Order: sequence, then structure tokens, then C-alpha cells
Amino acid sequence: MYRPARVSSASRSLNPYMVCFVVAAAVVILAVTVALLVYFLAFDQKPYFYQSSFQILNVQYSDELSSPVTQKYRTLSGRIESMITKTFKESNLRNQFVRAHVVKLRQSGSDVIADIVMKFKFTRNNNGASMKSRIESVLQQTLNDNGTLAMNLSTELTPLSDQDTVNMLTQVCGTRPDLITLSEERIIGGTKADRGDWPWQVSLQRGNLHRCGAVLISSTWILTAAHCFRSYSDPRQWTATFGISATSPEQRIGVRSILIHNNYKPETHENDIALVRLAREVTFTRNVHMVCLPEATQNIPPGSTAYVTGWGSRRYSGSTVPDLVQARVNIISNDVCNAPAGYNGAVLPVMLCAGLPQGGVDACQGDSGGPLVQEDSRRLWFLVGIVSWGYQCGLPDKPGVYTRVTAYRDWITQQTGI
Ligand code: 4AZ
Repeated sequence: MYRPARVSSASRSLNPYMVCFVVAAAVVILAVTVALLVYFLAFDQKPYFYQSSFQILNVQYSDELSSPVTQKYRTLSGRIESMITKTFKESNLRNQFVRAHVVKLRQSGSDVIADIVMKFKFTRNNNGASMKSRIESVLQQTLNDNGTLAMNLSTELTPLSDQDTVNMLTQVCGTRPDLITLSEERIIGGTKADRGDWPWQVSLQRGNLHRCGAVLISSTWILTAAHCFRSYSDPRQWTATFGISATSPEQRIGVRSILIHNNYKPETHENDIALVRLAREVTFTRNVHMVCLPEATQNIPPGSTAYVTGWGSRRYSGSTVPDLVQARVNIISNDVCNAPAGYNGAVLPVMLCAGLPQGGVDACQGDSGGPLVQEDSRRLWFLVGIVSWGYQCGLPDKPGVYTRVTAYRDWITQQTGI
């Protein structure tokens, strides 16, 4: 029996519009694929981290360089970072270099060695070996800032994983997420904090309820206000939690001992400071690590910006909040704060005022013991105050009053060795 071939019937029925559509679709898909490939190979940049050490010529090691918060350490680290930045900005890697940060200054004989992490952005079509040799060739020129500081690359450049970089930078005091990722931007938005924004913030809890703020200053010590322990001073009643949620924290640790300042005077709020020793060490993570303590001589200029953080109430006599809140305030001089319309002389030299002249932004009940911090030029954060007292919250001329941490720097060393 005769049957017409199926193929010929199909080809006769092939719709020319359909053919056009299929061809057009194939062309579009091909174009998009090529465009994406070109974009990823040529434009999409990925961060790469490297570690290296430099020998600093013409600087003698001295004791002042043994602590990362001394003026000498901070100035030298800042100069090394600017010198590396300047060298890269003037090289053919100016578009790939992002940032350099001194992680540690250490002694080698009478010399100083600086351990440094650097961030670069390269497109994916660069291979690791060529990037490394390009960076090394820029660094191998002796770096020099007008002859006052010179340095030599003293170890090979080592690539770091993202996790290695986080681990190194969370061992350094006062680092926030922008510094941990060595990013260019610095943002503190809104009032609700993001995870890891204030990694030194601690919640002191009794009966699993937030009672006071506190600040992580080493892996075993936290600093807080003495008045937090006025009614309950038995360490077994207290726990410390870490992470931005006070109700579901990232770590919870018992308290071994509480050291209240011997001369704490509740009537005048004098020496409103206490140290709490944790029952075990905190695990430092991206979201939990320590703040920098200032030197006793660190200057805190009136008018400068500071941030206070806590789970305290949003209005006087309100309840505490579950998620950490931050507030931007300005340092107010003790003279201004002690004006007759203000605290009329009640603010002593060992105290510090911060707020806004018109009021509105302030620490409040439940923030007590928590940190008032300031950022330095290298983007490290320093503890300048501990939330202590004030007349209600956010009223004009009645700013928050803080324990002035610089006044207790030596006391902290005597008690803890830090
Ligand atoms: C308090 O009662 C408290 N506005 C803490 C801080 C301030 C006022 C009161 C500052 O814990």
C-alpha cells in the first residue's frame, strides 16, 4: 500500500515564521552567552588576599611598639599602610590594589618587622601565579616615603583564603566588618545593628534576662559598670552573652568573678566601673571579638563622633529590646556638660559626656555598662566610655554620662594584666 513519506509532509508544513523565530532565539542565546563570558573574564573582579612581612629600615624597635594602641605603634602602622598604598597607586596595579593593613608590628633583633595583609581585585582570567609575581615585583622595589621610612620585603607573598583573612583580623582589637573584609566603604546605616557590627558588645544576664551591657576587652575579661552589681554581686547569678541578639546569642558563658572598683560611690557615680572574668575563653569569630582599649593619654576631642550601642529601652521607663541598637552621638566637653542648665558640676573629670545638644539620641536604662566607642584613622575602634548615668534619656542639656575609660587604663592593667 502506498503511503506518502512523513518527512515530505512535515517539510511542506514547516512554518517560515517558526524558522525565523528559532534562528532569532539561537542568535540571542549565543550573544548573551558570549557577552556573559566576556563580562566574567574581562570585567567581573574577585577579591584576593595576600600576607607579607616587611623589615622596616631606619626604625629601632622600642617597648612602645609592643602594644598596638600606643601612639608610636599607631603612627608607624599608619605610615607603613600609606606607603604601601602610595606605591600601588603609582604602579600598574593601581586599579587592582584595594587596601593594606598592618596586622602586627614585631621585634627582630633591634629591627621592626611588620606583618601585613593586602587586598586586591583581579578579573577571573588572571592566574594566581602571574598575580603573585606582579604584586611581588611592585613590592620588591624598596618602598620609601621621602627618606624618612624605608622598608624591604622580608618574606615571600602568601595567598590567604577569605577565612584566613577573617581569622587574622579578628585577633586584632577594634576591627569591624569593613576592616575584616578590607573593604573600601564604611557604612553605619539605620539604628538596628547588623551581625558583627559591634563584635565587642556583651549582654550581662541574670535569669537569662538582659540586665546590663558590657564590653569584651580580651578573650576572658569584660568591662562593665559597677552599678550593674549593686543588688546582685554573686558571679554565679550572672552569664555573659555574645552576638547581636540578646535572646538567641551566638555564645553564652558563665561568670567566674566580678571585680568592682574599690572606690565606687553610688551617690556620685564615681568610679562606676567593674571587671568581669569569664568562666572560660570566648571563641573569637567574625561576630565576636575585642575592642581596643585607649592609652591613658589618648585625646578625646569635644565635638568628635562616637557610637553607643545596647539593648536598652528606647524611652525612659521602657523595656529592653531583643536586637542590638546603635546610636551616633558627639563628645561634649565636661565644661559644657557641667553648665547650670546641664549637670551643674556633677560631671567629674573621670566622667565623659556624649549626646546631641538638642537631645533625642542617648543611651538609656539597660544600656548601662555598655560601650561608647570611637574610630581612629586606621579604622580601628577604641573604647572611650562605659554607659554610667544621666537624667532620664535624650533630654536637651542632659546628655548621657559615661565612665571615662582613659582615667581607668592603669587600674585595668593592675587588675588584669591587660
Ligand atoms: C540607667 O538608668 C540610665 N541617658 C543609663 C543611661 C542614662 C540614663 C539612665 C543616660 O541605667
